[in-house]
Amino acid sequence: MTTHSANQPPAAGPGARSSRPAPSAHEATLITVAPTGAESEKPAVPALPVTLDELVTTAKECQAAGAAVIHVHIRDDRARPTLDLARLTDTVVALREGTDLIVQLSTGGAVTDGFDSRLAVLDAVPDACSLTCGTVNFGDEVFSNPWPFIRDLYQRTKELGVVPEFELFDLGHVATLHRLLADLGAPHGGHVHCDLVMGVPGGMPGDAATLVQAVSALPEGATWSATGIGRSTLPVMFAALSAGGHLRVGVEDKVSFARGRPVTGTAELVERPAALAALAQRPPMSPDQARALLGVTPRH
Ligand code: KMH
Ligand code: ZN
Repeated sequence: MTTHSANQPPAAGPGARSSRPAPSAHEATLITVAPTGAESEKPAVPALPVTLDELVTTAKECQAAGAAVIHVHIRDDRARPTLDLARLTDTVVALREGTDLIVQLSTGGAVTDGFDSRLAVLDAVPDACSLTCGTVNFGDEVFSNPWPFIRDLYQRTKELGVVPEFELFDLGHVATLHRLLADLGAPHGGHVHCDLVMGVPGGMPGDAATLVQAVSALPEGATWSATGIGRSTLPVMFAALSAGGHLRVGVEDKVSFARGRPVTGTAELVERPAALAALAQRPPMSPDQARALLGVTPRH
């Protein structure tokens, strides 16, 4: 599988000439990697990065494979999900030192996390954060995001200069996104970028028809990524690429590479969309191109 250097978008597929100009951000594909999540356990999924060293190593490999953004959940010393602020702050620093990736902290955490600790995640001042636009059944659990919490979280992103990515698990979440923007205005950075999280048991299904419907309801000018959980990963990936969207992949969303074949490392989950994006002549964008697209302040 072809890899490419961090700041250089890869060539546009087999036979591409090195003199071809780099694609502009809207011709290229933003790949976000979500390597950890809060749901899987290390013994069941050995590829899961649970220490800071493992996370930084994974992040470097994923950047080399074509990722531009990393969506981050962290674990404690016993590999359990945590929102410990000191750890989150150290994680942001280490990922910035070790990679060029845009560091997007999860404010979703685990379904057991309280609103105050989810809000406090922003005090680690990442480049970006996830911001889920509504409550959703989450398997046997509930991922709770009531309107006052969404509002407070969004307000705090604006105060701290953190770029939110609006996570949409269901069509009702799109309506809430419209309400949020109407009430509180544009996000920090000025650009609205969404992530359709599809195929969660309790959320919208991960298929092409639902993706097209959700995309048609997004605010004017918004860009979007999509991720299909579990078995919906590949249908959602192909549908998103064909509809002009961007992609999110990672062990948070899928623990097997193919039927009966567990993931051996997160980078292989990035290599596949990077290759498909190159075939679609929308190669992976660099982290700097992603910063320009999303309105994230350049590092240098
Ligand atoms: N772990 C899920 C309950 C996010 O990161 O913002 C929520 C989640 C969404 O993963
Ligand atoms: Zn997450």
